[in-house]
Amino acid sequence: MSAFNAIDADRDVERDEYTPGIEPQATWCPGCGDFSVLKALKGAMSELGKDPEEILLVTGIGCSGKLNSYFDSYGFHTLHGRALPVARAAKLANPDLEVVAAGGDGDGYGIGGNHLTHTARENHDITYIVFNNEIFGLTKGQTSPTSPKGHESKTQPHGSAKDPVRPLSTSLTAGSSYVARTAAVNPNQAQEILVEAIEHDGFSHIDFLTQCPTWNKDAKQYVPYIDIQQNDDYEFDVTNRPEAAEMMYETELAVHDGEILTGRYYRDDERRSYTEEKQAIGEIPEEPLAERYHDDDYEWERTYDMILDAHK
Ligand SMILES: Cc1ncc(C[n+]2csc(CCOP(=O)(O)OP(=O)(O)O)c2C)c(N)n1
Ligand code: SF4
Ligand SMILES: [Mg+2]
Repeated sequence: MSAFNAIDADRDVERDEYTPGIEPQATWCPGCGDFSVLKALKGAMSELGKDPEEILLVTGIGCSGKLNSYFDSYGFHTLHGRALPVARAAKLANPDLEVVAAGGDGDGYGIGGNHLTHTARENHDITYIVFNNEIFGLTKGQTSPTSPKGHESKTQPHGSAKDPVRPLSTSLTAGSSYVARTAAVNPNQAQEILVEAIEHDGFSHIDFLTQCPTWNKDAKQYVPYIDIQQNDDYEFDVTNRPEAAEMMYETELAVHDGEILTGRYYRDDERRSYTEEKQAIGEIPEEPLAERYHDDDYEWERTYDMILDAHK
């Protein structure tokens, strides 16, 4: 028996298997969009037949960060904005793990924004879900990077003087190889997009619109969403970068007029992931690096004693 033998075991997985035996009741407020992310993630993993032992869910800090308390798999609740670097390291150490990172708009587009840029640039093979509720939820409704200009909160009582970030355009420019936007009120689309994103080999970024009825009552999250793949007004090729960029720009402008567009925006299936690039130049082995820690006979090129000696 090795610590890795659960990976790739082929069997049907019921969605209830991701519900933890302890603390099964989520403490999100009634009507919170975060419930939909949990539901879509359970549905997607079950559809893909992923065993809980095959999955690592890494979260940031916020209401969104509670996700891995309610999803039974390997989990790592990290620091504010730091889900991506932890997820990247885990994927490099064990490429067979299905690694999903998740966090809020404050977490991923504010304090952790730099990590988003570089994870996209390097095309790490992980799925990143950003719960976008346009505020800091857990800390009671302060203005976040996605709050609209003029949005009033305790930290901006006269209204925000800043334009919001453009998450889709930023992600594409940085280098993400799969970019989509879905919404808590659109559970079927959310699950379909999550399945695609998890299956995609490379960095998949999903901007997931999640309403916060407690602290963001005037948000536009309740208006009907338009699925750009289902609507003839929006024809473009998701594999064509300039066309995707134009569609994203239109989407990020439309949101100010209360028009919420969702769907798949971009995918590049040709580009190699960071792990594949590193394997191609011989910097990391084909087998999971992490297996070496379980191999008593493995001869390390550098040992802790050698490092200590070098610093004497
Ligand atoms: C370094 C650091 N700064 C600030 C905080 C306080 N803090 C906790 S959650 C949070 C905001 C969370 O907002 P968001 O990421 O949008 O998640 P949400 O709660 O809306 O899901 C902040 C500022 C912290 N935990 N760590
Ligand atoms: S404060 Fe907002 S984001 Fe947090 S659990 Fe409640 S509704 Fe959800
Ligand atoms: Mg938020």
